[in-house]
Amino acid sequence: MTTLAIDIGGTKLAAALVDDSLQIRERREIPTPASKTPDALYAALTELVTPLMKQATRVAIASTGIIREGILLAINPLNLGGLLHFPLVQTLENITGLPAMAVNDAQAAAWAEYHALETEDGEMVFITVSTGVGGGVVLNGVLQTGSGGLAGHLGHTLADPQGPVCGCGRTGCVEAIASGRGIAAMAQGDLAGLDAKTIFSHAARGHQQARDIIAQSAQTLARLIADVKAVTDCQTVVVGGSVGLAEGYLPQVVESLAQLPPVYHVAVRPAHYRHDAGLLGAALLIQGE
Ligand code: ADP
Ligand code: BMX
Ligand code: ZN
Repeated sequence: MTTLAIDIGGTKLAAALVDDSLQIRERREIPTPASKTPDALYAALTELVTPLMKQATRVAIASTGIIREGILLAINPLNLGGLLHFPLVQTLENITGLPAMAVNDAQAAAWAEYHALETEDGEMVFITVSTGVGGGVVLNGVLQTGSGGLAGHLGHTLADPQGPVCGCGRTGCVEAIASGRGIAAMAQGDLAGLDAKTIFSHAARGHQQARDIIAQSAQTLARLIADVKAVTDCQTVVVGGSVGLAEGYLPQVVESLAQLPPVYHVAVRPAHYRHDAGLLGAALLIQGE
């Protein structure tokens, strides 16, 4: 069977056809609409999937947000331009005429990455550092979604009680400091108003403030990984997302983690499926694998 897999992020929307052996074809990507009203998201999703849907028999969605009974509920509505609630499964079924399922993006990616590890270990944690900071936790070989879809939302654990206010309403979340949005929000002076991607390119050219902001993100992520190790005793933490996979970022995280006591040390790897982990995880979940 051919699955139409869709990944809905705060910055980009991706879709592809995925066959039963997990081969991707006809991958497409468009920006998440700037005016993030339900109508704008509906129009963008229609544009994204229309060229692909005739070749598919079902739809698997990995989406940012808490996914509960097929509905997207933002924990950080700022990541979606204030969009709090969106009937994802119903919308995609209407657009495509195909059966659809939906799961949180980082939970989906965790499942794909757990498969790729081909490990005997039961525990693995995936963290995406992207528009936000998301997470997916596998315990005893089982992906944790929680009774209400919240499980694994590691970006909303506490990094600094004196830190910036997070879009979820709490002060000092990991996401408010380490995410792409957090990096952009910390920038001042000549960096003010730039996105994380541009701040990374300034850092690569030696810009001190850019380097400091990125170092703070990496250190915050290392502390989160230590907390994750203490909670799950996982053997591996896999990191994805465009910030997580940016050149030079993970080595800083690993260096920061190495400075903590050995009990917190854990193997930290970049996502095997790179930017496709969410798409492939959703496809695997709908295959029942
Ligand atoms: P999404 O959150 O939609 O899943 P991404 O994983 O691409 O999308 O994350 C988007 C964030 O990553 C934005 O903050 C963007 O500025 C940043 N970003 C994109 N490309 C890069 C890059 N090459 N290096 C560093 N940051 C990047
Ligand atoms: C936020 C939250 C998570 C999501 C994470 C990464 C929203 C809309 N999203 O913490 O559900 O997994 O961001 O999302 O509240 P991404 O857009 O960065 O991929
Ligand atoms: Zn938060």
